[in-house]
Amino acid sequence: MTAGSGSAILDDLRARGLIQDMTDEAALRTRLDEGPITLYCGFDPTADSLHIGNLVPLLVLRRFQEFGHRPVALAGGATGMVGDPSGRSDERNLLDSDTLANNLAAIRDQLALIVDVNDAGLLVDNREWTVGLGVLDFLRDVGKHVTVNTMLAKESIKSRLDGEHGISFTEFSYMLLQANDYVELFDRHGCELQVGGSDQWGNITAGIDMIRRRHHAHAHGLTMPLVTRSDGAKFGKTADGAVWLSGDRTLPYEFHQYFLRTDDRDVERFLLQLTLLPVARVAEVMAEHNAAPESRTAQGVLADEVTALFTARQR
Ligand code: 485
Repeated sequence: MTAGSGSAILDDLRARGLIQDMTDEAALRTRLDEGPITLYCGFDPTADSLHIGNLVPLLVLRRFQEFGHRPVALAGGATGMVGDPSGRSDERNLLDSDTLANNLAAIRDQLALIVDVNDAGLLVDNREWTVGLGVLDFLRDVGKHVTVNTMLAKESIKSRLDGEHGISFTEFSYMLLQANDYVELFDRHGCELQVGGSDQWGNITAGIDMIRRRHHAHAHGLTMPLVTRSDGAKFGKTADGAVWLSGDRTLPYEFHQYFLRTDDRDVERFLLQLTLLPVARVAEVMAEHNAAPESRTAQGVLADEVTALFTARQR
């Protein structure tokens, strides 16, 4: 399913309401039209499964892949040891290395279900280039390219400075690790675009700045909006906790039911953002649905489509 021009992916993402922010749309469009781009998105192994809150970025990697680009899924074996303060009001507990190794293995399998990690795309772990990085090299080669002033101005840090509990030096440093990942992926794989949820904007732009400083080169960033629900409840949360992709944590039946219960006001957006159905097919489903909303056709299609993405998820 390769589209006519490389930048057609941006039109598809926009039609789905999947673009929150871009660094420079015109520049990214020009670059995408020149040929396939390598892009990446990172996932930290904070649990032994991804949850449906990770679906949007995971599927965005796949959407780029289907438009002929090259997705890199990054599992954060190194960053998982530190903890991203973005979007959080309190300090995280550190995970021990056995838990991390177990989580990492589980998440790698899930990423590989959606992104072609052997042919078109790639699966990497940022431990590869981070474990051997000595503290002096880190301070000289990474830290020297960023001012603390810039770091303090990022939303993820600012909110914690104003907050009750402050922020540890460990979490404060997280953005440098993610910025360094972008530089490494630029060097190793020619990666020129990083995507993520809107909470990742500060980390993504930190990487772009570091690529500019260290390589005098231009890289891009794109963030997706948070999935919201019209009833005000948090998407992906039930009374029992998160809806997980792992069939061990969330039963396949419960997983399917969660999507069947989608509000009529949200179902079209969810079909666009959480499935791989073409935009035109979603319009057909919605026409059928709106002719007889009580039959909840759209919810049925949504639940079946999302569940089918992870039919191998019990592996
Ligand atoms: O080089 C990188 C190293 C780690 C990460 C990204 C790039 C992970 C990132 N810092 C992070 O914490 N991501 C969250 C996670 O792992 O759960 C979520 C984001 C969400 C979306 C999703 O990952 O909160 O917006 O990007 C994929």
